[in-house]
Amino acid sequence: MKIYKTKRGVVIENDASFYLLKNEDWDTFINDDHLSEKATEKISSLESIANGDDFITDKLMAPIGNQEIWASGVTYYNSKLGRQEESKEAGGGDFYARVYVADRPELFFKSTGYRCVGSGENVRIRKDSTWDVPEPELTLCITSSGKIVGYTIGNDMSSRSIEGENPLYLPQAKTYDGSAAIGPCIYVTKKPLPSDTTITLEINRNGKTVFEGSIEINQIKRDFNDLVSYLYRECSFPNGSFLMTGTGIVPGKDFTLQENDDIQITIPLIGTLVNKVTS
Ligand code: DO4
Ligand code: MG
Repeated sequence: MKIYKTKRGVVIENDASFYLLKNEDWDTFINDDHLSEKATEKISSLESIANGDDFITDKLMAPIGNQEIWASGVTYYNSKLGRQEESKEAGGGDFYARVYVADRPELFFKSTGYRCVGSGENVRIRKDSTWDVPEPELTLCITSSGKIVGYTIGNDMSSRSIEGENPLYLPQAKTYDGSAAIGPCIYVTKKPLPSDTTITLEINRNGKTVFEGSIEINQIKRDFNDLVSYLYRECSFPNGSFLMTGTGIVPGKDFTLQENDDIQITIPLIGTLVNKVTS
């Protein structure tokens, strides 16, 4: 089952039929430990809407209200290697190697709803950055009580030139207007995602593919519930939260995003998050 936030209200997709819930408050709706059961019950008395796909395409919003977005770092081996390389001269390499094997994960604040965009909207690269990449990340939808009730696709846009200059610049490399994208929907399931679930990244420039990569989520070094338990240790989330789980796809040194690039991140079962790059 998929839950979309649209300009007309919450839309639920179930078995290829779409249902519009007109008077639901987004924050209250998704912050529910029994989200799957509630959504099933809500649509049981509703007629499906005609041309649901077109409705969604036209009216889609980022599936976020007053939730904070946090992110996990160095959860995949490729990310550890990439960060060590970029921060070698600044002396930061050792910290990335240590956090990769430490009990405590790297968790950082990424975005509020108003700095985040949805599928079909533009992400940004910073004007004071010279090396920029998207980070395609499976993103957990978590309730106030710390329960994972769904999954979405996240793009943790990152300035590698700023992050590489000094790891203490991480907040500036990671958090700025248009630095986060999530969507297109929240995939709600009571079961964990299959471990061979693949995250695919494709970047197109002037109609040509300039980067392609994929990774299975079983390559992650951390357990999702363990990441959540560290996040919730000393932070409360009255509206629930989103947690990006880290990137396993790291383009090489020769690749940087350019204005007008098209980024597509696909995770089967959830969908495709599509964004254009602006500065
Ligand atoms: O430590 C820097 C950021 C790591 C990150 O965002 C990732 O691994 O996805
Ligand atoms: Mg990341």
